[in-house]
Amino acid sequence: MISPTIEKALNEQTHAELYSFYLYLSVAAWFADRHLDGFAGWMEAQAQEEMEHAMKLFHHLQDRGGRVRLLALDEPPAEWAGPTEAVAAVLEHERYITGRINALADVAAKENDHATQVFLHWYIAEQVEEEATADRLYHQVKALADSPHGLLMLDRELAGRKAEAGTAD
Ligand code: OFO
Repeated sequence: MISPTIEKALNEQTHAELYSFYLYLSVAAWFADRHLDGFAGWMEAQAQEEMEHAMKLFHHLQDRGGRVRLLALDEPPAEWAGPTEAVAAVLEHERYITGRINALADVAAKENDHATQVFLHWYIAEQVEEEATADRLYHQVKALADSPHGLLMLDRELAGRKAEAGTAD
């Protein structure tokens, strides 16, 4: 059985992951509006991953006999000054999510919830990757801030990565 404290914390993290889905989707739409389809597809693929993160939490809560509460989602931002700022928004958000996951792991330890502690190991490792991926893209985009041609090349490269991921499924 799950404690009320862990139940609440897991519901809040599900909400945070669903907001991540919303944010990536909003950034994807922003890039699509500018016909940077490689970036848009990359952000959309990330959004799908966020939905998977939320669903893992949803199922963990249910498997432990907890009650799922779907909290209201805020509208994410929809405008950015440029590609660098749009990618910076997701990088900043990933850092925030890492902080949340670490705090959640602390709560699970304090509550002696061993099952949730083990469950969260996956998220702790995943956040290393999420931050590194967003950080890499941020630095690439920033370096191309004054090069429309370079940005188009990167867009094409991102489209290729998405296609590779698609064929691997
Ligand atoms: Fe769910 O990892 Fe990104 O936010």
